[in-house]
Amino acid sequence: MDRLLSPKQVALAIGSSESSLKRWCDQGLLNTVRTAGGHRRIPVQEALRFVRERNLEVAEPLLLAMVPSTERKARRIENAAGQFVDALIADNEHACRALIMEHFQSGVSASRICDEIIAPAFHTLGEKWECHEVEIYEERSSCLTTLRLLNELREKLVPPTSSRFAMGATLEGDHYSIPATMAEIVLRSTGWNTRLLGCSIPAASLISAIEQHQPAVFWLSVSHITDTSRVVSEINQIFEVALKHRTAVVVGGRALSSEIRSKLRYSAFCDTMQHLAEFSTTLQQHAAAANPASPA
Ligand code: B12
Repeated sequence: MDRLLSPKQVALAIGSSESSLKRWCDQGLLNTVRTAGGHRRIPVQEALRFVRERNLEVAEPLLLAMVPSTERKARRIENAAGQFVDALIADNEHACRALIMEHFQSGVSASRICDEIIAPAFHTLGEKWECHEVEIYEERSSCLTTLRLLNELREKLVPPTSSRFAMGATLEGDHYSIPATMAEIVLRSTGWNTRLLGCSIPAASLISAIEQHQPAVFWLSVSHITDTSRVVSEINQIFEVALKHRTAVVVGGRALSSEIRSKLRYSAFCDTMQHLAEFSTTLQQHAAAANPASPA
């Protein structure tokens, strides 16, 4: 069960009055649930959404399960990837969390956090590993820390109310879980009900998953390819089945060179998580226009 807050608690957290809070709830600016006794309650993720979208200064961050903010100056996104990689190598999980969460709280989208903080930090980590400046254990432990933080970020998103379902994975032999997890979070942040199946899954099993669950979107993150013709054939088989179930196949990942892409069938290719967010928003808008009665 998500943590629920009273209008008074949220008012205290953002330095506002309880009556303003109740008015905003009644105007639908904040989604509420009612207790058995009929009192308004605000899910903590909903309060966080409200704060992020309005870029509000929060007086009592702990009340909203937020990390306390540093000065806005110290929070510049251009510096964040460098700060993040330093904190990862220093095994300072607390600093890593503060960086990610502060940007998120201040309204930076999950997709920008992925593209502009985490991905470049890992590109730097890869360069440092190549130059023997970081050990393999440091890289592996950085991956684990980042996956924990991505899961925390997922928990901070307003739970999806949409019935539209997206599923994704990586193909057998591809162990890159960070981009696959990012894609899930980005789709979730744009309102999709999502399920990340996992990494290194045989194509036949992914095909069964599509047949059984018939998601509207199936994403594949492709970061490592050992046998190009096998991967091309597997993706094309997945697309063939997806087509029958009206599932859009969205592919992305560092291993998908333009030469490989030219041999593939897919519904959309995205270079970045921000492209994925834009594609996903467009799909949601089409669905809402086609079926105005159902929740987008
Ligand atoms: C961490 C890491 C690993 C870890 C991953 C662990 C994990 N749990 O994920 C492990 C240990 C598995 C690993 C193994 C290997 N690795 Co490695 N790895 C990396 C490293 C440091 C970071 C990768 C990463 O997660 N990046 C962060 C992601 C988010 O960034 P990204 O891939 O650019 O993704 C962005 C876009 O592509 C896009 N995107 C990605 N996926 C998707 C999906 C969708 C749907 C969409 C829309 C968008 C999208 O959005 C992302 C965000 O902007 C890279 C360095 C680098 N430059 O990336 C090396 C790197 C990729 N690895 C490398 C190598 C050589 C290997 C191994 C072959 C080593 C070996 N000899 O065994 C193996 C192969 C593993 C396998 N079979 O899968 C080389 C590849 C060199 C090359 N020329 O291709 C690199 C570049 C390191 C280097 N500098 O040499 N690795």
